[in-house]
Order: sequence, then C-alpha cells, then structure tokens
Amino acid sequence: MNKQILTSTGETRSRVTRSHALIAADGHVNTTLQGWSGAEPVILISPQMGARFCLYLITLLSGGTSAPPLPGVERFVYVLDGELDLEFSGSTHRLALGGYAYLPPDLPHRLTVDAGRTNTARFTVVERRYIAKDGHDAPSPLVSTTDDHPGEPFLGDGNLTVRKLLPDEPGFDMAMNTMTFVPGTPLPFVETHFMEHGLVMLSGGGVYRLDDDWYPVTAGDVIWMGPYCPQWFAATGRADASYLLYKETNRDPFLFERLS
Ligand code: UGY
Ligand code: MN
Repeated sequence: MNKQILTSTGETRSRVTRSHALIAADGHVNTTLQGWSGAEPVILISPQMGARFCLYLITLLSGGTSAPPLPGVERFVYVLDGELDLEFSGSTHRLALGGYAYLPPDLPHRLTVDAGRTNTARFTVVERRYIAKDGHDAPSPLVSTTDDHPGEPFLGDGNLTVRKLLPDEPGFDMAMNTMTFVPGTPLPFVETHFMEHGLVMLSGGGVYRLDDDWYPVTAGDVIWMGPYCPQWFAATGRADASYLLYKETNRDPFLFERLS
C-alpha cells in the first residue's frame, strides 16, 4: 500500500499488544546498529516489546558491512533480495534469495555487499542469547538455501509444507522453518504454546488470528507471537502463502528467561 496515502489518513494495520505484534511495512523506521556501515536496519521485534529475541530487516548497500552480535548471542541470516557475502573461518559464501546461514555465538564473521556491485542486499536477521545444553556443544556454523530442503506435509496435510532449515539436534535452541500454504489451507487448529515465534511473510497472504484478533496479512509483514499467544492462519488469494518462522526449541521452559 502507498505510504503517502496511509500517512494522510493515520491508518495502519500495525498493532502491538502485550501478547503479540503485527508490523506492516508502512510503519518501518530505519535505525542504526552499532558498528554496521552502509546499512539501513529496521528493528521489528525486540525485548522492548516483551520478546526474548530480536528480529531485524536490513538493507545492506554496496560496500556495506556488518558488525558482530553481542557476546554470547547467536545469529540467523535469511536473504530476501539481492546477494550477500558471508565470510567466516577463512571462507566466503555468497547467499542469494532464500539462502541462509546460522552463526553460533562468538564466531567471528562478516556480512558484506561487494563495493564493485551496484545492487543492495535485503535480509532478515534473528538474534538471541544462546542457551547452552549440558553435554552438548553449541552448533557449528551452517550455510544452506531453502530450495535444498524438499519439505514435508505439516501434521499430514499435503497442502501445507514445512521446510526445516536447521537440524533438529539438541545443540540448537532455535528452529527456523518456512511454512507454505496452498490457497484456502488453514493451520489445522488454533495453537497455544509456551514457545515464542517471530514471523516474516515471504509471499502471498491470508488471515492471521493472534489472541482474540484476526488480521489480514501480506508479504512484507512481520509478526511477534509471545508465549501462549493463541495463533491460527488461513491462506487466501490465488497464490501460495509462505512465511519464515522462528521458534524456540529443545530447552526447558525454566531456561528461557523473561527479558523484560
Ligand atoms: O510449529 C508451529 O508452532 C507453527 N505451526 N506455528 C505457526 O505457524 N504459527
Ligand atoms: Mn506455533
């Protein structure tokens, strides 16, 4: 939707409550992230709203470069547009649309867009304080692309495909999945669980139930679902609806501290 029209009417689909938030693209405000250069970050999910993690959308300009997360913080990067170079342990990996990387806490690395290129890269970043598990090492860094994962029916529904982007191993305390719905397909029931979610609508649209509210959602929207926020989605329109989903995993509820 046109930002100018929305500004002149004071309307927005964005809404922030104690249990959930929907932030539509018209409400984005660029900010700075300490140490990054040539970057236009928008911080969409953060402890300030009650979340236990952060989710950013970042545009990195030609010649731009990242800074490391805070000590003890793990990072997941997912490319939405353009091409991004990721350097760690002496190797460089080029990530394009649907390409992603998991970077364990305290791993030196750098995200760049080569100064010789004219394009920018747009990507989402999820960060949170890593929670160690006794007897298990933190995961190794991982680079892959969504298309390399064939996907599987979610709870037996062939019209709803889940792609698990990270291995389900005890070292990982976060899951990152994509969920793709054929138009007309709903989540099979209203989920209510202690784990938090961060969601980026990648394509298509539909209706999201969050707590006691129903929201029309479309590509570019970002959603935070806090612990126990009742949640349900149904895809509408004529094209598949797809979202990227962060979820806490593999840890006892006592270990997920409330940050604010
Ligand atoms: O697995 C999940 O928690 C997922 N189905 N939730 C969601 O899509 N809101
Ligand atoms: Mn869920």
